[in-house]
Amino acid sequence: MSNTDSIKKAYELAKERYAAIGVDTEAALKKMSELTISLHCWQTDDVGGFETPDATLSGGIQTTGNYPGKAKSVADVRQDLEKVMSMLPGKQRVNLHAIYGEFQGEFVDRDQIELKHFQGWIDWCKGLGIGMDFNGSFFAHPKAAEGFTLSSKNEEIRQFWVEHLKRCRAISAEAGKQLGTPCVHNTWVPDGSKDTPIDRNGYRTLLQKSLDEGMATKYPKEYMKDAVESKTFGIGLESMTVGSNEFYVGYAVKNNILVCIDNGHYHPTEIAGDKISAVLQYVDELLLHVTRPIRWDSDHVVTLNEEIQLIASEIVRNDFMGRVNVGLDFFDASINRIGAYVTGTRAAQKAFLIAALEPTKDLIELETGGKYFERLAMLEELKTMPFSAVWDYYCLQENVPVGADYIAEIQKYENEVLMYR
Ligand code: RNT
Ligand code: ZN
Repeated sequence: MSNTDSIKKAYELAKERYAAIGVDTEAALKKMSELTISLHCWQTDDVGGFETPDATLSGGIQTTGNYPGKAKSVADVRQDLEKVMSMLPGKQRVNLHAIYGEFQGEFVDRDQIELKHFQGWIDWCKGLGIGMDFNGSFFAHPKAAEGFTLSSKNEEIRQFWVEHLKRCRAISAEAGKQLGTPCVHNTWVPDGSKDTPIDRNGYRTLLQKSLDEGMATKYPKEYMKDAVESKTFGIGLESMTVGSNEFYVGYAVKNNILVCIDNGHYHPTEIAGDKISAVLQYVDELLLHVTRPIRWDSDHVVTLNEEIQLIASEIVRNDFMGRVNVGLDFFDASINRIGAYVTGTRAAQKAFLIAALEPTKDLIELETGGKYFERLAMLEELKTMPFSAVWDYYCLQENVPVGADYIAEIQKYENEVLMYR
């Protein structure tokens, strides 16, 4: 177990070191209170949901692994999320998918879902004092099997998904209203083609039409906000994605809605962090799906790497915290799922704290003055500043496990809870 005195001592020393380069660690810790991370409920059960007992994932996304302990009910998901939140410093929200409703053993199709299927979730969030975000589920469904949902040329199928979108937005608005914090409703559809399509334009025209229809009802921004998520390709949908980056950036700018940037959804050499200040020139807000793509949109557990660091740094440097809704999107079924969650979320939080410990003004001055060696050297030195002492102190202050202490707690949870599922 970590020793409280040594954590405090280490923090005091770190505070001095940072002060020497003009960084106020107390201000950085305060900055962390502006960060709220939306926890994607689907890490608890491999994106299965509770619509049918044996749901299988489709739509170009995939989980791999069969580690024991997968959540098998809404109650399990809530128990897991509560456990996860108890090991995280700072504030969180919960991000639901439409397939996570409480359907009471009844089959409720996606064009039939209602507020009552999610009221239990809203009440649960209210009890915990947290906000809720929501996603229409346009995958893992027979009506998505042809590869097209909102862009389907089959009018009945297209209408089915438009109705789903409408209902999900209505549920989101009600959740935001009841919880007193806007619910971000994100739309991602897997629509695309395995092989070379002819009518790219036709599908995109249909997607636009469906989004217009599905989003025709406007809700107050205090209740809900719409986001749209693009992608480069999905498994089995390699040749074309209808909802590409250009498609959705254009759609969001035209309609002043949020762009969702999932850092697994671009070409491997594109840098998602670079997109934040580009897109924010034209839309009010962004949604992030923070993930770790390995070779493809593999949704590995987030780790503290350069990619996540640039994302966090861009937000903190530019004071974009109020304009960027930070959500996570990874799903690993090959390791303890709760461990995956906590490690991944804490990695994202670390990136934000590191960002808050940057002497940004000085670095901009060096840059503007053309002092590029000095800028490079400072960036390298910052990497080995005593960040961990500040992070540990933050966790101590927040009353959550310090350093690696959460590993033992997760092992305990595995032995006492997860193993019995
Ligand atoms: C898929 C998208 C999407 C999903 C979740 C489950 O590539 O990233 O956000 O991962 O909605
Ligand atoms: Zn995503």
